[in-house]
Amino acid sequence: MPVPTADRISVITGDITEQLVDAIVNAANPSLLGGGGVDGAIHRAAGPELLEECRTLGGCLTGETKITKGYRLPARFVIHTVGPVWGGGHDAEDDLLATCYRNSLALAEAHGLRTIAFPAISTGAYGFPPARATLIAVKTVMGHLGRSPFLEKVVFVCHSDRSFLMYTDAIRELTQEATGVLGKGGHARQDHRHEQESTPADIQKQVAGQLQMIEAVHGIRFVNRDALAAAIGQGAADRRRVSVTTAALNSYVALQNLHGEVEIPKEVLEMILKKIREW
Ligand code: AR6
Repeated sequence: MPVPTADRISVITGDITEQLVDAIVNAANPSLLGGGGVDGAIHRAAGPELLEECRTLGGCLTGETKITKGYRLPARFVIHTVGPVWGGGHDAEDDLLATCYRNSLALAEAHGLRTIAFPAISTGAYGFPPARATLIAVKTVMGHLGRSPFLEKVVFVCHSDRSFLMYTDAIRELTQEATGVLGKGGHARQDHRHEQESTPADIQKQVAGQLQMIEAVHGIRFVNRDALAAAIGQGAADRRRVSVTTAALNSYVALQNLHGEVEIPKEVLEMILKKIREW
């Protein structure tokens, strides 16, 4: 019996070290003794006790995971995993990356944890192509959540608006595939690659889809949804601007920690649209 997934996945733009979850995942290296990127940020925020504990772990192989306490982080635990270094795609990089996500989720569940936040593993220093990595991350997490009821929330923490759009696009496409709206392989991805002139009706459809996505990932309902859709459709006149506007709106919802019935103040929307017009 499949378990519902949509309201158990969030995508936000932000810093993983600030996430108040049971565990954050670290994109580490096999030594587990720290590094740059997410790894460096996590060690800095957690404090020197994290390195002390990491020294006792005996390192970590690619695809595997080790757990430590979170020390000064808001998160109680850190799950350290080592993503594959991108070498062109012929060294099982895809499978190894999926294994990082699967093992992290399994380890979290084994410790009775309910909420977990992931960075985009391997997409920085390790050079994994971000779009490809995003699809693997989302597919693996959605697959796991669909089979297991234990985790309440999985948060994908994106370090840029571009990354945020990749995640929300991937979730939308995979959700549509799963519910049979698109055939396997999805036309939406193709449309995205060969972007064409969009009619006002296309734009309105895109706005509606992205508002729906924000509602789904945060478990909210926009009270002024129609007015919101109309304002974005008129104010952001092409697909790219719609995406950037809705990404900003999503960040606003995430940062304000909004729940339930949500009314976006007119001034907030106007401010976002003004920025987009100047962009
Ligand atoms: N919060 C969320 N995401 C972040 C943050 C942050 N604070 N900082 C960076 N990112 P990387 P990798 C994004 O290089 O590719 C380390 O030195 C970043 O934009 O941290 O798995 C380790 O010790 C990128 O998209 O991890 C290893 O040697 C993503 O996180 C090596 O890097 C991952 O970038 C691991 O490389």
